[in-house]
Amino acid sequence: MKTRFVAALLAVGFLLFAGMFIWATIRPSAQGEAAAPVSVATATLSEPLSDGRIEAQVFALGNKDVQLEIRFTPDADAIEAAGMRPSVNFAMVEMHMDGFDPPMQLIEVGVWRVRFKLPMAGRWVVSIGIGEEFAEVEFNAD
Ligand SMILES: [Cu+2]
Repeated sequence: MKTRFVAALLAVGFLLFAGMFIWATIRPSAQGEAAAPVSVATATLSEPLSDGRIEAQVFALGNKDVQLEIRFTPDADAIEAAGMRPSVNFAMVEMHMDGFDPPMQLIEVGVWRVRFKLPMAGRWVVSIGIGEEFAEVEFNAD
């Protein structure tokens, strides 16, 4: 009786052990989703403004998540432009919805990042302003 119980316990233990290995190989990879550095931008922007060049990359990460990387390189003679901070506004292209000004994170001098969950999927336009000037780029978010 006792040996049979032990044998049953061992069998259950073995099944759990084997099951863990099988689960490890077939489970949906949670790591893949969290892999942050996305290499291919959904949309890019590069425009000369009067005080320097504004560049941006939009990454539509799925599930309405968006990451925006902004770089502003002031012209060498535009000393006052070096301290400038861009403004960012997201709006839908074909809808009369209010725009969104999500918070921006300074990554290094002249480089900012925005991570934002859009309220809905669709065609969006992001406007990036420096002083009185703006540059825009459209992208699809799903
Ligand atoms: Cu909308």
